[in-house]
Amino acid sequence: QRQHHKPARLESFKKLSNVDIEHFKKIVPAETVLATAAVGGKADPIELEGFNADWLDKYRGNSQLVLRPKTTKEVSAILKYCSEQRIAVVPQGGNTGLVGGSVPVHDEVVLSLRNMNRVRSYDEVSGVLVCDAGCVLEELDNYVAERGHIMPLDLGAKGSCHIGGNVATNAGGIRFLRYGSLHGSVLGLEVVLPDGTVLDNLSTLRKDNTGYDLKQLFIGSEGTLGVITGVSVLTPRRPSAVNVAVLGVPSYENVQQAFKHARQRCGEILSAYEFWDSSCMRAVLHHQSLKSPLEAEYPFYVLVETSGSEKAHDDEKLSALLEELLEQGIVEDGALAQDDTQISRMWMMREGIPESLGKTGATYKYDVSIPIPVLYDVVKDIAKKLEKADLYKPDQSSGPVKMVCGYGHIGDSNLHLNVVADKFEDRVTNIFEPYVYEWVASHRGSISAEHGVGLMKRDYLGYSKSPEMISYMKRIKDVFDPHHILNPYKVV
Ligand code: FAD
Ligand code: 2HG
Ligand code: ZN
Repeated sequence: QRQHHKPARLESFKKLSNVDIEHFKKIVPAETVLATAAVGGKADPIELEGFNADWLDKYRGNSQLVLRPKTTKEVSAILKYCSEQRIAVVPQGGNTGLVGGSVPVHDEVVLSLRNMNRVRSYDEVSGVLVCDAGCVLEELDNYVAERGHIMPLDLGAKGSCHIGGNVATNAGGIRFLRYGSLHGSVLGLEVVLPDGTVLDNLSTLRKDNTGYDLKQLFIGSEGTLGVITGVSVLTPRRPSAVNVAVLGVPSYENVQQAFKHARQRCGEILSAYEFWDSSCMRAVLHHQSLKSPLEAEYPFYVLVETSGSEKAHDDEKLSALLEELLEQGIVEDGALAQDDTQISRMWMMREGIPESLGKTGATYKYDVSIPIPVLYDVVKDIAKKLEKADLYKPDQSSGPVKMVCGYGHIGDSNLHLNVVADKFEDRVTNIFEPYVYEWVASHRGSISAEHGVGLMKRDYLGYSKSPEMISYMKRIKDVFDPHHILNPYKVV
């Protein structure tokens, strides 16, 4: 089922033995060391399965050792030893990454942050949260909600992903339109470098112009420069009035028109503008126990969310928007959520798409930034190309390719092109790669809007970064990780 184009194992990395396992048991609590018999431990290889396979079941490593430290000091001791011994390490958070970055390629040690999950401090006046990197995003959102605040990011994987993983991937998600990137909301980081040095940059300051802002390098570094152990993040006030509407839209052109109107009418309270096509909708209605809030089927659907502090004011504005869109024929139908249950059902419809596609088959994912006017063209082009190659027949869900669909954070120019196939295989992959990347580059887009590079896009980085930029990225890697032990084979 899986794709097997792995770079060869670098022989410069040490192969683990029981001597290493015994050493690790001295520097971290023995119960946090999960080692199989292959390296002198006792763990059943099945216990390591979940650490070796990714969420998509597309990438799989063969690690025989998982370490789950509880403190920054332990992380430091582990990395120091691994550097000295040239042992390769993969930092792992909630393992929800979609580009093969979070699992080993070969026998790298998995360094899981899941035991580092404490809130360190919370300032109710500034809203600054300082916590361990292994805290689960949803748990943090609940924690700050009790204090009247909201995490500045949210994504479908919130129940499993860690804040450290979010920072390491610079995750975007559905609150990006309102609260912007983690490059803005992360105020400080505690990072352990491969040689064991602890970089304590866990600032809670909003303003700090004392030279180079080193933490920015780790945001989006995908575990290749250091292991994030602590995060300081600014949490905004939780909006007291939230409204959601789902719209049925006859064309992609009208999805754009509706966005223009939404910004014009509801600019200051608009907090999300998401879209998906009819194929996504069919998959989600089939696989989740949800009913469409709209009577008929439409080529496109839009979810509009407003967040403000005056319910009556926001209700009025969103209703006026909906009326205008219907009157002008920009949308053909629209449903306004009447209560919190309906709001969360509408969101489940959008957020349930990746899982529903995963249940349909092997899902190829291309997460791209392209200018909004041409954003959906790539979905149509890919469908045509697959049809021409006799791999896909629209309206038939059998065949090597079952579905070609598009959805995403259109308010951020971010498309998720997904292709669902029977299995991952070269004749299908060869249709998209490098075609999709060439397509994106020709529009000066990005081949990774929010999921990162990982293993999947490592060889395609040149489509979004110049040779000079890649060369400086490599030089930065050399500075922080001179022996390249951290997340090898990934990113650069
Ligand atoms: P992992 O998957 O464990 O790791 C991801 C990368 O970060 C790896 O390279 C890993 O080595 C590194 N890493 C993890 N923790 C650390 C650490 N503490 N220190 C250093 N490096 C570390 N992504 C979006 O951007 N927007 C979305 O809307 C979105 N929705 C998703 C919905 C679903 C259903 C799924 C399955 C995934 C989604 N993702 C989305 C992708 C994924 O959830 C994010 O990339 C997330 O930020 C990964 O967090 P994680 O803790 O699972 O990290
Ligand atoms: C989303 O927006 C996630 O739902 C996942 O980023 C996208 O699976 C995908 O392609
Ligand atoms: Zn997304």
